[in-house]
Amino acid sequence: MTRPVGEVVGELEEHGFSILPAVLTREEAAAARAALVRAAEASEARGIPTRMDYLDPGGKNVRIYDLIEYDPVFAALAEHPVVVPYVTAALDGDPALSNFSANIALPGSRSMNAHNDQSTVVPEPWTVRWTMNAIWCLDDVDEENGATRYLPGSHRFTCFAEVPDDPKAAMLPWEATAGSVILMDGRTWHTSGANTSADRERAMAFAFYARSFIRHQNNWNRSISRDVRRTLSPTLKEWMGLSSGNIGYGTYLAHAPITDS
Ligand SMILES: O=C(O)CCC(=O)C(=O)O
Repeated sequence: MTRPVGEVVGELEEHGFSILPAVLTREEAAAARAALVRAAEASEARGIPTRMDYLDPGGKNVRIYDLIEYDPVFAALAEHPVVVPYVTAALDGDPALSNFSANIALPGSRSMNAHNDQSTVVPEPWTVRWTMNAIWCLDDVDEENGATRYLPGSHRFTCFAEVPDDPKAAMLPWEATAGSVILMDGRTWHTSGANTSADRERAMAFAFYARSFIRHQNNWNRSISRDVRRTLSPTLKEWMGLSSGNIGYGTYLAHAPITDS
C-alpha cells in the first residue's frame, strides 16, 4: 500500500527519515539480492575490488558500485514507481541520480565512520535538503545483523561544528523487513552497524539522489557502458546526465524534448 506523499515528506522533514514497508515482495527482494551477488562477482571479474579497508575496517563488507551497469533490476529500483513520487517531492521536483551502490555486511563486519551524505557533494552549511537516499533492504535488517544506524535529529545539523564528538554514541538502528525502503534525508548522520550475528548477512542498496544542479557522486559517463545506456529510460538517462543536455530542472524539461545521444 502506498502512503500519502505529504505524510512521508512530513516525516522526512521532522525526523530525517521515513520507512516504506514492503515496497518489494519477499520474492522480488530475493531476486534483487541474487542480482547483487552476481554484480559483486562481475565487479571483481572486471578488476573493480569489492573490499575497501579504508572504508570498512576488517574486510567483511562487500561493496558494489555502479549497480545500474550490472543488472536491469537496479534501474527498475532507481525509478521504482512507488518510491519516485516521494523522492521527487522531497527534492522539490528536481531529482538526479547521483550514485547507486550496495553494501553487504557479512557476519563479523564492523561499523564505518559516521557521516552525512550531503557533505560529500556540497559544502556546509547544509540548510536545505538537497540530497537523499532510498535505501533498499534486500534482507531483513536489524541491530544484530548490522542495520544502518542514524543519529536522531541530526538532519538539522547545518555544519560539522554541530556534530557531537562521538556521533555514533546516540545512534539507533533502522530495523525493516526485506523489500522495505528507508528514505533518508541526505543531511542525516549515519553509519553501517556492526554485524554481530553468527551467520546472517545484511544486503542493502543505496540509491543516492541529489538536486540536478549538484555534480553527481558517480561519473556515470565512465561507469555505464553504451549497451546498458541504450536500455535506460529517458528519465533515468536524464537523472544520470546521460542525455545530450545537462540542464536539469524538471520545469524546463516539461517544455523541452529529451533527446538521446
Ligand atoms: O551500509 C550501511 O549501512 C551504510 C553505508 C553508508 O552509509 C555508505 O556507504 O556511505
